[in-house]
This record gives sequence, structure tokens and C-alpha cells, in this order.
Amino acid sequence: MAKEVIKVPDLGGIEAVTVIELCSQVGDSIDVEESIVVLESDKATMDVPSPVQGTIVSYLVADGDTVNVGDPLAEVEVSADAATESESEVESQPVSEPESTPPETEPPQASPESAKESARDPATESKAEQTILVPDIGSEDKVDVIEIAVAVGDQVEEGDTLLTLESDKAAMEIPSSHAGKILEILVSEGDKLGTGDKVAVIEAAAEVAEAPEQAPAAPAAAETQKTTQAEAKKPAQESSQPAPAKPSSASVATPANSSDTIYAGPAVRLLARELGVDLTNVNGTGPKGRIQKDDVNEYVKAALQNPAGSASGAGIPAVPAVDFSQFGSTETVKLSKIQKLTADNMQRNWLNVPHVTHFDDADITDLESFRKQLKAEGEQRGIKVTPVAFLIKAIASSLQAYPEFNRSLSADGESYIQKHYVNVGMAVDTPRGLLVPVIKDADKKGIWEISADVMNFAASARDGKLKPADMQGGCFTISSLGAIGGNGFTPIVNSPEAGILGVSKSQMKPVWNGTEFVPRLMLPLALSYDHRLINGGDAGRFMTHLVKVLSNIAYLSL
Ligand code: CAO
Repeated sequence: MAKEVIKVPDLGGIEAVTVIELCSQVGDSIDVEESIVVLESDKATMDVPSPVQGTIVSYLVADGDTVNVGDPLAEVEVSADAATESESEVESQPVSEPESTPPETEPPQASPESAKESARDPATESKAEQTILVPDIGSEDKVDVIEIAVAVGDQVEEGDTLLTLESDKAAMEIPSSHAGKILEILVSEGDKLGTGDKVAVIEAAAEVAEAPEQAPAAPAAAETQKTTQAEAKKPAQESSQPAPAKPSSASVATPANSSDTIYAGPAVRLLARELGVDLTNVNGTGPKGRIQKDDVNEYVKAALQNPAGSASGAGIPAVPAVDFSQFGSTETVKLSKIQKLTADNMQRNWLNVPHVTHFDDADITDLESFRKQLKAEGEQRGIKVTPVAFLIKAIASSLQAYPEFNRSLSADGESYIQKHYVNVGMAVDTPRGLLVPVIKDADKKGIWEISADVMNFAASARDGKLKPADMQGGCFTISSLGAIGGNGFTPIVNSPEAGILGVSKSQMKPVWNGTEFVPRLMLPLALSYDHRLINGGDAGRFMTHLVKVLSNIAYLSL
């Protein structure tokens, strides 16, 4: 099998760069376009992708080495299929991007064709106001704006990053070509931009305004130009590439513990993002404290082994793994998708929501007697009326009377959202797991309509026919175990809803009516609520209202 030497590609005019990461190990298989090493100049990081598929035979560089264009990086044994296709191209053009345009590293005014000059059109603007354009990003494709780093009114220095663009292979920062005040930002996060698109209008500081011919420098973009197909994604908040006016910040070796100083290559950032790792928490062990892939992996390993996460003992202690087979016969059964989702949701809700559960019993003697009267008509209509329909109606009435239960906390915890619709979710026990279809506009529906919804949703849930929309938009949930048994349980709030009602089995009980004990059918209710949104008093009032309307369903008609 042929061996190929992967060399440092044309770096768009940059000469000496540092090897900051070897992305694989000797013996690893590697695909075409998979990163072999990450290189870093003082202004940009770039992955060098393998142009061939094969196995890494040896690395010819080490972390921290300084290399130049054409220097050998690694030797790859090309796999049989790929060998015939790649041949000699490998050594001569190791970069994946077949670019012919010269690198844009000339001084700002050196080249009239320079992308830097195309970055704005002085003729169209006053001396004081400059429109910043996207410089040549080395690709004809438009790429996403993933972060806007400035706001209207901000003072920026020349070279300060205005925004970050990200293609599927590279992230690049667009620097300001002028010092001055941001007058207008012409793009939003999520927009797609290409070379020459307008970014922002800046009121340039005096000396810059006097020199309109001075082109906006875009070295970060220019330097990544050749590597746009090679660099991995980089989350905006982790961006650490320096603006050209402040090159020293790039080479500052700082531990990665603030979002400004994260020192990691695109491949590491991609890995971190895939694993949900916040790089500000990861210590870099590479040259100059740089975070390496292994650092991220070690961090994840440590987090898994010690979920408590801190020496102070805060967090959740891990449940030790137990080999149950030592105690008897066992079998391991995979959780269904619904079971896994339920498990995740329950844990999330249990951990996030400060729960309180409020208990009471409702006298449903009259409700049950009325419900039985509906039986014959129900058979004619093909609808079975169970207590759950009345409970849903009573919950809707209570949500209207006490709208604080119809709120959700905003994601940032700074406000709450008051809902003006009344949708009640209903937990349904199915062989594949727990599902919660939502009875929409329960306040506007009568008992027949709600009963029909309960029947249909329960059947659809059990037959696996619920659509996603059927399970969305809930304001409050009911979980009824009345048909199964038990005299009480504490349900887990279905966050971001504020409350959930757990219903247990009704029982005939002796109730003191002031003069004597009388047999009454009592329904045990448990109202769990999010104590961030609901106070005990709110819960007491909600529950009292609920018990009142269930004990006298005439109130439901009001
Ligand atoms: N007390 C006494 N009897 C009750 C009752 C209660 N609280 N609630 C219902 N019943 C009776 C019904 O009246 C019916 O009896 P009849 O046929 O004699 O009228 C019988 O129990 C069966 O009811 P059902 O289960 O068919 O219908 P439902 O409307 O009560 O409940 C549903 C529908 C979907 C809520 C229920 O089937 C279900 O899945 N419950 C489980 C919910 C669950 O798993 N919650 C836990 C979530 S957290 O793990």
C-alpha cells in the first residue's frame, strides 16, 4: 500500500505556524477531510485535513513545533481504494481547498484587488460614517452569522471583532476596519453572509475618517481563507481568535477559565460542543495551556465518574454500578425511546423544580351519582364519562380562578409568562411508557367533549398514534391513578408548567357533617407545584376551589 506524506498546505501567506494539536494517534484510521493536525498562527487556528483515507503511520511533528508551508506533518498509509485516486496530489496539494487566488496578506493598501479593499466602498459614504463589509472569506458560499460581538453605541478599536461567521468547516471573526462608534448593525444572528455583504455602519474616529482609502483589514478571515474547508465549527462564545489590532491577545497563555481566554483549536471546540462541555471549565494541558482533545475527554470522564462535581459535596452523588447477576439471574432490557425521554424529563423536572405537594380530599358523592346518570346517554353517544373528565373541567375552572397556576417561568428566570389559554395535559399509562396528550381549551369544552377527548387520546396513546402536536401546549397536568388504586402520591411537576394534580382512588369514608358521620365518596387529591412560581397560600386557594367545584359540580356551570 502507498504511503503518503501530508504536508503543511499553503496558508495564505502565513509562514511560521505552531502545531497545537495532533488530532489522531499513530495507527488510527483517518478519512478524507478528517483533521490530522491543528496549526495556529498568532491570529488564527486551522485544521489540516487529510486528503486521503488511510492509517496514520507516523507523525513527523510534535505539539509545539513550528512549521512552514511544505513541511511534512504526518505519514499516512493510503487505504487500497483511495490510493489509486489520490496518487501524487497528496504531497503537492495537501489542502483540501483547491484555491488559486493569492493569499491576502499584503499590507492594506498594497493591492487594488485586495479583498480588504472590497470590504467597503468609501465613495458611497461620508468620511465619518463607514460601512463595514464582509471581507473575502475564501468561499463563494454564504455562511452563518453565529455571534454579534458589538451593540449599537459601542466604541470599538480598529481590529475589534464585530461578529463571528461560521461555515460548516470554519469559524472566522470579522474585525472592524476602523476605530469608532457603532451606529448601526446591519445583520442579525442566523443571517447568512458572503464576501462583500454589509455588516455595520460605524462613525469612524477622526484620524481614520481622514483616511478613507485605508482598507479594513480582515486578517483573521484572510488567514482562514485557505482553511475554510478544514476548520471545525467553533461556538461563538468560545471564540478566542484575536482581532488584528490586538495580536498579542492571541498568544497570551492563560488557563481556559474565562470565555475570553479559552485557548483551543476548532477541532477541540467542535468536540466540546458535541459533548456539551463548557470549555471555560476545562484546564488545558497543551502548549501555552492550550486545551487539547484529551483534556476535554478527561473532563467528561471525570464528570461522569464524579457527578458531584465539586469538593464541597454539592451536586448529585453517582449511583454506584452494581453487578446484580452476582445475586441471581438477570437480563438487561433496553429502555424504549419513550421511557428514556420520560426518565430524562423526570430527572430534569425533579432537579430543577422546588416541589411542594398539597393534599386534600374532595367529596365526589354527588359528582359520581350524576356521572352514573349520564351512562345511558353516554352509551348512545359512544362516549364513556369517567371522573377524569370532571377533574379536567374542574382544573380548568381552577386555572381560571387562580391564574398563577397558569404561568411558566421564563428560561432566564427573570419573568413569568401568563397564559391566557387553558390546556390540560393528561398522563396516560401505556405499555411503551408514559405519554401526556393535551386537552386543548378545556375551559371552553363541556363534559361530553372533554370525555370524548379523554377517550380518544387515551386510545391513541396506547395505540402509539399520538402526534407531537397532541402532546404540546399544556398548561397544567393531571395524573390519575384512580382506576388503579392507592390513597395518595406526589406527582412530579411537568415543567415548565407550574403544577400537576395527582388523583388517587376514591373511597367511601365516614364524614362528620356537624351532627353525625355520613358515608361520603372521598377523592384524594395531591397538588404538586413549583414553589418558585406558586406560594403555599396560592396552592391552598387553588385546591380549595378545586375541591369546592368537584364537591358541587353546579359551580362548573358558572
Ligand atoms: N377513583 C375511583 N375510580 C376511578 C377513579 C378514581 N379516582 N378514576 C377512574 N375511576 C374508574 C372509572 O370510573 C372507571 O370505572 P367504570 O368503568 O366503572 O366507570 C375505571 O376507573 C377505569 O377508568 P379509566 O382508566 O378507563 O379512565 P379514566 O378516565 O379514569 O383515566 C387515563 C384515563 C388515561 C387517565 C387512565 O387510563 C390512565 O392512563 N391513568 C394512568 C395515569 C398515570 O400513569 N399516571 C402516573 C403518571 S406518573 O408515573
